Amino acid sequence: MLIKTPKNSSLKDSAVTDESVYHDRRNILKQMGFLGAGALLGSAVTSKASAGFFSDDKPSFSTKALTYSKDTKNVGLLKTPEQKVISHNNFYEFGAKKDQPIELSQGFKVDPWQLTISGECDKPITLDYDDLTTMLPLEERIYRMRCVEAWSMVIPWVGFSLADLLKKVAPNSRAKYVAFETLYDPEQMPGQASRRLGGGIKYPYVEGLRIDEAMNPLTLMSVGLYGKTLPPQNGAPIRLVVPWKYGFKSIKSIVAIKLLEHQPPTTWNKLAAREYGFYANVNPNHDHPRWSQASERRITSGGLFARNRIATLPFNGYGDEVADLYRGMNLSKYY
Ligand SMILES: Nc1nc2c(c(=O)[nH]1)N[C@H]1C(S)=C(S)[C@@H](COP(=O)(O)O)O[C@H]1N2
Ligand SMILES: [Mo]
Repeated sequence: MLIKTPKNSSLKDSAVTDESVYHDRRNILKQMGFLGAGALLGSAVTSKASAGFFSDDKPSFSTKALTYSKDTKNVGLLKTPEQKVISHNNFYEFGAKKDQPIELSQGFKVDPWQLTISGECDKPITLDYDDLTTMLPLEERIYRMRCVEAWSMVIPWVGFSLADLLKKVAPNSRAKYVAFETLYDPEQMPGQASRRLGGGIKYPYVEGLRIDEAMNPLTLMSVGLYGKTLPPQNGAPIRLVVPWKYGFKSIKSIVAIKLLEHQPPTTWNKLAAREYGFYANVNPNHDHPRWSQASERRITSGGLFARNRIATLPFNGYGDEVADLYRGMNLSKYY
């Protein structure tokens, strides 16, 4: 059998992200004792775990073509190349380094899958794998994605509005918040089995939105990107995308959605509340305690032009659609 490990060329995260920036975020984990020095320098997990998953640099997961209506509004945005979208990831369940998820997630089983939607609603449901791509019409949405670490991409997602999904379960008047939960399966997710690999996060990864944020038409449940089903490292088979918030709100590989009366706990807020709030709206005027949020590195094509520093926009450029949700709120207090 021919076994290859990925070549450095297209996968190396240092080519697309300023190392001082993303190492900074993980520095707090190191201070808290979750990451050893080895983890920061590049760790040992790789060659064995990736054996068999790569041939000719191509990951071996299979994706299926989706049928969807094309985005006609955002075609002017310069998209991040697919190869970068699927190889530079934050998915701590598969390792806290950018290049680990693509290596460590390729055996991830997404079919069968169950997504349960319950809580404060009249018609709770459980969806299986096929329901995710067939129960609602799929559309493409080309969105900017801004990570709290000050890098960003433009990604053509395929999915449906969370609002359309929630309408199916008929939320009741006590439904003020929506909580989301990622699969917990340490046998498949090595970061859940190893505190060091998983960055010290207490799993399962959880997220939440206010009900009006969840019902905003921009809020997307994504089942694909670049016209195909999601690769595991991007959150297969279904993940949230909230384009006006920092990337960590866009929780991956979701198994549970609950309508709640009270604000739910969220993973990064539990880990470092001073650094990561519940709202996490992209805000160039509210710096992270350890770095500026005024600008970002847009990941575009490789080579010379990969390092594109651009100004960060309030609400990531979606203010016209969402600023009203926060009228009268002090966004420095509710960061
Ligand atoms: N379950 C889970 N969801 C997650 C994360 C994670 O570690 N675990 N990382 C978040 C962060 S920090 C970002 S920036 C985005 C990255 O999405 P992408 O890899 O598809 O670009 O996923 C978010 N969703
Ligand atoms: Mo992120």
